[in-house]
Amino acid sequence: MSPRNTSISLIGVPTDIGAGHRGASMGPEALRVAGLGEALSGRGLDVVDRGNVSGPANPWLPPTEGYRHLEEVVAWNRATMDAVAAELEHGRLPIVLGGDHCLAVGSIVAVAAHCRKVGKKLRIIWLDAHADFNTSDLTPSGNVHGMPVACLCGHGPEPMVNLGGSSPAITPDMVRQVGIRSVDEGERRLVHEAGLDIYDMRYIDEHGMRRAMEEVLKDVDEDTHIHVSFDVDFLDPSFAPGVGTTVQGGPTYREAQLVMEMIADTGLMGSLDIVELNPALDEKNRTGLVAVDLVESLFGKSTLMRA
Ligand code: 5AB
Ligand code: MN
Ligand code: MN
Ligand code: MN
Repeated sequence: MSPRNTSISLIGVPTDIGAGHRGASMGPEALRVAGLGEALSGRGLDVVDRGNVSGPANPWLPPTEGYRHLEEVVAWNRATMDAVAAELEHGRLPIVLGGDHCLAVGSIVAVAAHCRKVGKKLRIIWLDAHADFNTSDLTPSGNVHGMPVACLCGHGPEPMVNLGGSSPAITPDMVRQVGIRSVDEGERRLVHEAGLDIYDMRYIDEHGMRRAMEEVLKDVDEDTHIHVSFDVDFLDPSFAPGVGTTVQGGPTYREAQLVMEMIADTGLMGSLDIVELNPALDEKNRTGLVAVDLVESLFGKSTLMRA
């Protein structure tokens, strides 16, 4: 099934401001070159590419007070939030083409506000190798792409936590994380305290991806808006090497397809981030092409027609 909303807007956010490697700023173009827009139009969807939002250059400085480039991170997130809000306001399904994962704060703040306004329940499906739940005192790097879930839940620097004017933007019960296999020491404690619902690789090994996704999608209904935040490092690096923070032992290609197909079957996805693709670390855009292939499945492409 396709999402009910077949009006899609692509929003490029060309920055690596929150990352520990340069290059995710080229992600939006790599996804376009890999044919994202054409693939979705080819599925009969009405796709409009809004081009890129703009923001400050990456000064590539070391962290200060636990955060690297906080001011610039906030500026990019404001721009992302405004762009996503505008598309939702027009009844369209925004796809944020990152860019690094710090941008999920702007994207999801806008989505959460929209859900409150129209009275929908929000379910955030966070596909990632990492929990992204660090704070300034827990982070080993100062990179804000390791902190977006914490910021959204109210733990983080004031301008990020209050990006949408109030805090917290979301509560942990809205989040389901899948594919997690790298959590830092202090981060682990905070994740437990917050009670995040995590389907890590151990769970997937023991119970299988199908069971994990049944749990992730439990209790969604007609009044649910599903937001998917797809960090490309979710995928096993053997077939998706073009990311800054590879962690071995991720989902296989088939497991990743199943994730996308089971989300597509709900018809409930209302917004999407595709982040952390780093063309500078890729091989002939191989990872970009895999990402597009999987996103097609997220929009209902499957091998055979299903009744
Ligand atoms: B990503 C690490 N936990 O905080 C940190 O790619 C990595 O958005 C964060 O998931 C990875 O620096 C952030 C070691
Ligand atoms: Mn991430
Ligand atoms: Mn990650
Ligand atoms: Mn990464």
